[in-house]
Amino acid sequence: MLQVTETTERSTSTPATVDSFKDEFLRQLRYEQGVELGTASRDDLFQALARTVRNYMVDNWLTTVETQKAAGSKVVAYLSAEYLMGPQLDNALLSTGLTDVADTALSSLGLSLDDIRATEVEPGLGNGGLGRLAACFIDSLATKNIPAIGYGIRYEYGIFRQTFVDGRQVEQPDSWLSNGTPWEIPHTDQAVEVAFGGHTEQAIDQTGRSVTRWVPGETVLAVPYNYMVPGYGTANVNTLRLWSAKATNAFNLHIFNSGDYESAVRAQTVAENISKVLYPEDSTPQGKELRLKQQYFFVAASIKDFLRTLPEGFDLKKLPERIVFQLNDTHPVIGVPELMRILVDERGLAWEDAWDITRRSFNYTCHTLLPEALEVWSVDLLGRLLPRHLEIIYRINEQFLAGIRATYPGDELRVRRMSIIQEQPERAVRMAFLATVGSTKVNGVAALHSDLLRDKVLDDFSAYWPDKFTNVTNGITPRRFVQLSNPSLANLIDDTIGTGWLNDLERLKELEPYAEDASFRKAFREVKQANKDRFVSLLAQRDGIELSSDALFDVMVKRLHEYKRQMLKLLHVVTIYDRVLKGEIKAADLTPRVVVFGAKAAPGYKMAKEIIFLINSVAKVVNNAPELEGRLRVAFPANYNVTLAEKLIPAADLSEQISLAGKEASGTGNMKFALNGALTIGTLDGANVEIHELVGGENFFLFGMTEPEVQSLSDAGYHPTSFYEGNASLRGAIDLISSGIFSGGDRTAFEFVISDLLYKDRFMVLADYQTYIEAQERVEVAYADQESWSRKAILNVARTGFFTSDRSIQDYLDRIWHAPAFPVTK
Ligand code: T68
Repeated sequence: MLQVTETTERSTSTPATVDSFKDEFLRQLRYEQGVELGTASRDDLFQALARTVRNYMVDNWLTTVETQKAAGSKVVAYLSAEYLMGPQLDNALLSTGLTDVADTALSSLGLSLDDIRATEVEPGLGNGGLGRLAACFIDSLATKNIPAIGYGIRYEYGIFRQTFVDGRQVEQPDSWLSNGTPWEIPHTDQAVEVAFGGHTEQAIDQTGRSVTRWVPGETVLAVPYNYMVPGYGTANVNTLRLWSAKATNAFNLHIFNSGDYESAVRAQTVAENISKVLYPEDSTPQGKELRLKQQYFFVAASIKDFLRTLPEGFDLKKLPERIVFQLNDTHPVIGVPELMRILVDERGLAWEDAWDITRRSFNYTCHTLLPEALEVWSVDLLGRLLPRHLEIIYRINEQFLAGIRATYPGDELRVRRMSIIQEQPERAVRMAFLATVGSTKVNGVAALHSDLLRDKVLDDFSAYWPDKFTNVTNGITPRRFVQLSNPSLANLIDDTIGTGWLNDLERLKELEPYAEDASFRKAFREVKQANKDRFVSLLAQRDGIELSSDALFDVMVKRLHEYKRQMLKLLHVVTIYDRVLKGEIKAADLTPRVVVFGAKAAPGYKMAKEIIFLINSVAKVVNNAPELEGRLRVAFPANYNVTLAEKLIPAADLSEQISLAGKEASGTGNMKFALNGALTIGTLDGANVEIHELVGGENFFLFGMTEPEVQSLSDAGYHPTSFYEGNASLRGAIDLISSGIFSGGDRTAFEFVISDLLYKDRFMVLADYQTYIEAQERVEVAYADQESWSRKAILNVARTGFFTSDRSIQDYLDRIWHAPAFPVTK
């Protein structure tokens, strides 16, 4: 029986009772949705419920905004082109403490909270790790009472919806706003203008000084949409402000005055296209004009938005004491020349003063090591779209390179290497260099990544500015990824160590002794089993995929990318099948295993799409192979997203984190799995290094080359064919794929993938194959001893409290932001 408290678990400004909640819900249904309870659709019910819960957050939110403004304390402005928020209802219920109240109120009306929550469409305003990190960070900022605002773009279409047609990925638009979203509050009255194009000219200002003026060619309106970001266990509610593009009034006037109505209206659409769609490339920026427009659009609007909150006569030299802009990758780095433009051209500051203010206001987080993921914008395009910014970038570069020349006289090679402007293959601005030069601190997202950033990718810069470089290891919010996604585990933890760990996650350490307690291990296994059952029924209903929950759940979910090496996982699957077919192993001896893949490929990334097709093709055959006697199943549910992750991660036994060492900046899925009691099979890459260190080698299946080993193999000349020729098991798997068995006899179907593996294999899948297979054999042995496996799984949970995003935020505060907490008291 559900225990219902009449008031909420913690103070909200309007104490909610079951009756008042019910009244508000019914009022929403009738007066906002305009329907009777009896005729309400599921969406009506969801909208009414969401707005009911939202309204319980508003008072705290307004108080937060007002008190922070009055205090004038330092604000963290997180600038991110992506926020992969996931569904909002449960998080809002958790932070308001209204879950039980809502449940009871709805039940009394004959409704089910579970049914209603299942209708929520998640805002997929991000590609993957980077966008999800931003969402976790704003959650932790609010929880830690830091005055903070998230700035981004309100894409009308988020990350595409993935479907499979004959095993191939087909993208559908994600029209997440088609029913509207109850979580946003638009403020058309607070719109700001953002300009593009035109030219620059010299002018004389009132004081007789020569100044440069930007005369833009066009302007668009940026309309803010506010989202509440409630903290957990606090009255603090921060703001996420996403900008939507609208044609300006001047523009509309122009339409009415122009004879050519039709093309004028078309031009209006062009303006509004800016916030239309999220670019689905997560690692290969295409240099598209609209993408640069998006970047400038949201950054210019955000900076303007913040500056207008400053009191009249504010001394801009004090700006770094009032705000810190965190650049989530290079996407917002155009903010550096934008702030310079405002300070110098509009506010009349001297260049040197403006530069000092700007550099002290920005910090930059890098999320990659892949050279192709580093953004560059052609000078042509930048000059056309933002002529004044290009001039400013040139001047920043000139002054920067003068410093380099002074420190390293005669070293012109170094100057060319470090220049913000690259000359080849085309003249272009290297945005990571601009970000580094324009920031106080540059951080990587895991210890290894930060080291490689400092010693390899940006080595010249760290030699010049050793103190600029630091590390902040990523984290994830335990509110969403433990409490909400795995309530049974959360309850077990509550019952064992008491409450309070959700915003003090290192307390999970108190679970360690219970790894030795047989009854705790049993309870822990029951939680895992229940989560598997839950996932199995979800998948049957969502995708029509039938699975047995009585198996080892082996899960690899992340964007499809060659460096992440989904191919290595697939080769393991094919190897098992090949060995069974050849009679080398008996299916009956295998631990029943369900391999789950989830991955979207960038629509223009051919190799990634071919790999998806191959996985689906292998799955089809393996799942129907009588030889395997139900010992091996491969499930690839389409459209992996946050909603699915929340159900899948708690069900996993084995977490696949198998990127080539030195390529995955951090990973955050790896943290979510460990905290939910999955064991990792992984390389020493990204944050795996720290997970391995924390949980201990005996509780982690480590394999593969280290980063220095990868480097030496590469230096010595890597020849994948020799691995193929020298390894019978690998040859067997690859030959089986080439045999046509997975393609109805067509031996050429997977040539694109296989010939790349054999002759290029940039990410050294073949080189790590053998140790991976051996590690998987260790998994089999370990899983056979369920008591010992449970012990390891419990220790994974107990020892990974470090990966809470609350700790990441504390590291940002200590090492970079230096912004004090400002608890809002009611
Ligand atoms: C990821 N990056 C890293 N990029 O790959 C991952 N890129 O290791 C890390 O854990 C995570 O960031 C958080 O730090 C991305 O997710 C993108 O999504 C992206 C999007 C647009 C352009 C470039």
